[in-house]
Amino acid sequence: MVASVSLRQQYGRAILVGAPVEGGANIAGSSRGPSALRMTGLRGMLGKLACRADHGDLAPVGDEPASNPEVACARKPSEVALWIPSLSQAAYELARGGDVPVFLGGDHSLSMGTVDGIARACAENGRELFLLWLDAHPDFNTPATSPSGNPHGMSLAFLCGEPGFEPVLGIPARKAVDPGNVFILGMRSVDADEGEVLKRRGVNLIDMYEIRQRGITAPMRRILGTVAEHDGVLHVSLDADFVDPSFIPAVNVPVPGGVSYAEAQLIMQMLNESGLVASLDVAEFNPLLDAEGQSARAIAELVACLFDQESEGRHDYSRRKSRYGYDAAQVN
Ligand SMILES: [Mn+2]
Repeated sequence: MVASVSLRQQYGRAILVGAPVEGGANIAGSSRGPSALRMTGLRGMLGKLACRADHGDLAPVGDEPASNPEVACARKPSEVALWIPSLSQAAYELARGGDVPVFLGGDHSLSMGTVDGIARACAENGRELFLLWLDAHPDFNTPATSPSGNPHGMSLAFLCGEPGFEPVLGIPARKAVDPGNVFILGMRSVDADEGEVLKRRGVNLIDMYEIRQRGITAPMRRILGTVAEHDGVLHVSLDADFVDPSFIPAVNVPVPGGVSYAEAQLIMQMLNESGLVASLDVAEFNPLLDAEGQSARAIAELVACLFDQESEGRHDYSRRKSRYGYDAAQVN
């Protein structure tokens, strides 16, 4: 079952799943992401207790939908469509078994499948799904609004049931999550039409301006409090471009002005302590841009923070003051 497992219960339940998707981006390399992240020793970093297994890499399934010559905007859409059922089924089965799948991407179109699967498991168990989208971009374009036509910039719109996907993907968008249950954190690059739709749908937006004004602990406390109040299940979709490119440069679409690495670590620690995270995507890392392996290590260490058994003990002092009572100024 999908459960908001406690921190202690999460150990031994994380399962690595490779999602070598790159058809959603206009640059090659993301499909090497899972193997490059494994080469950092990620499984060992999570610890034998935290990581129960490596599921290996998934593969796309099914027949390519017929291409529609009238819809020229989306690049390689059919490849993305073939990944969705494969990722969705894996996410559904692992979540139903009570495991915490960690999807190693892959470009961000992978979330169209993973979140769909988690949503199906939640619906079966009568649990409410919440989505934390850590990203420089809201990924809320549709085939009609996207200036680039790249599906990795459309995944959240797809998951919120926006129209216009069927002619491009061969399948309509199925509403996996209520837009009001979606929190986009770290946003700093929005296309004009995309921004308009976002506002109308009631997605919760915490952009870099707000983070610079208020720090990250206040919005994180609010998000985690909301999920806990609803006894909800939290899926975290981590786009590596969420973190400032000075720390993680090897991403498909870097945008300056993101959170520091210390802030990103704090977010992962707060998520860890909340015990609310049921599944994780790691998207947009591009090993072909990572000659020194710096970005791979930085990403792997962030994932390790989420499952770090020491985390709770390390922050005992802060926890005595209040559950998430960190001073944001300390991490800048
Ligand atoms: Mn993204």
